[in-house]
Amino acid sequence: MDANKIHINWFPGHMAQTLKMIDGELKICDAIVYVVDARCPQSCINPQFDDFVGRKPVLFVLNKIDLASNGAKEQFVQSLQLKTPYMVITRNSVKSGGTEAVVKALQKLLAERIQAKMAHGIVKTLRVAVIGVTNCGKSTFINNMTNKGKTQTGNRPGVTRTKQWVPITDNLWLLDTPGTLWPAFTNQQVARNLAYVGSINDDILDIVALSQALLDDLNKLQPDAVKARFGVTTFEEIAKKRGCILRGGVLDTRRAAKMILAEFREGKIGKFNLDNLL
Ligand SMILES: Nc1nc2c(ncn2[C@@H]2O[C@H](COP(=O)(O)OP(=O)(O)OP(=O)(O)O)[C@@H](O)[C@H]2O)c(=O)[nH]1
Ligand SMILES: [Mg+2]
Repeated sequence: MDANKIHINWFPGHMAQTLKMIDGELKICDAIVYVVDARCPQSCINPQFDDFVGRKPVLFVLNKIDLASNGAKEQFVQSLQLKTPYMVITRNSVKSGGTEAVVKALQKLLAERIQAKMAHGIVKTLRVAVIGVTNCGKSTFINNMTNKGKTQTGNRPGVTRTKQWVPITDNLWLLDTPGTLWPAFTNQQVARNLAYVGSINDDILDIVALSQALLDDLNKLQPDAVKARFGVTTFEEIAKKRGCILRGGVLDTRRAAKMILAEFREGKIGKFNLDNLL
């Protein structure tokens, strides 16, 4: 499979509007929670957010850490070149508990700001914007912090469509924002990584070509993983082995592609760091 045959771009109009909205809301925010998918955190860095990151302290959350390979955080930290204050934590937002660690990290990140306010007798509610690419788990992260399903979540990109302030405690409010990508991917491997993890709408993709490219990439990263899962390694072999066959013996390539992508996204093929493909 020649991965260059797939060209990916997805920047619907509502994403441009979201960028404008975040820009406005940041004026009243104390910090940013920048959620990235721990399976490809570097690929989740949105050039359109560079200006936002420079304006406020940032807490990077490597979410979906349960699906990521070891060392994801260390590798991501090494890739960061920020001059403004930031911290990096990992998170599994579908597992309960651990919310205190997030609050503590924010308090540490904003310690100077909080102290300065308190010195003036102001006990201020911290307002924090939660931003990130589509489907990285922003809304799930926020729900997990409240223990109540306050925001809508879903296993497809583009679930959140409007901003929503969610009170976590009396002193902390989080802003849920719709996921945002950028107008053009200069590196198509970044685009493929985002597509593999489900951050790009499958409906605009050639999912057969995408799943074939995924298998090639997984075989590059961990030569034994695909074989261990399916017993075979190529797309055709997997499709046959799993009975994805139409009448007349023709391969049901769409069904096979959907199955391979779903099993990868659920972590059934293994834990990978897709950024190693960049
Ligand atoms: N395994 C795992 N799944 C997660 C985690 N966080 C979120 N998810 C799942 O990822 C999917 C997307 O979650 P959302 O919270 O809707 O993602 P979002 O970033 O708000 O997406 P948009 O609103 O579309 O930008 C859902 O199926 C969640 O259950 C996590 O830490 N681990
Ligand atoms: Mg959402």
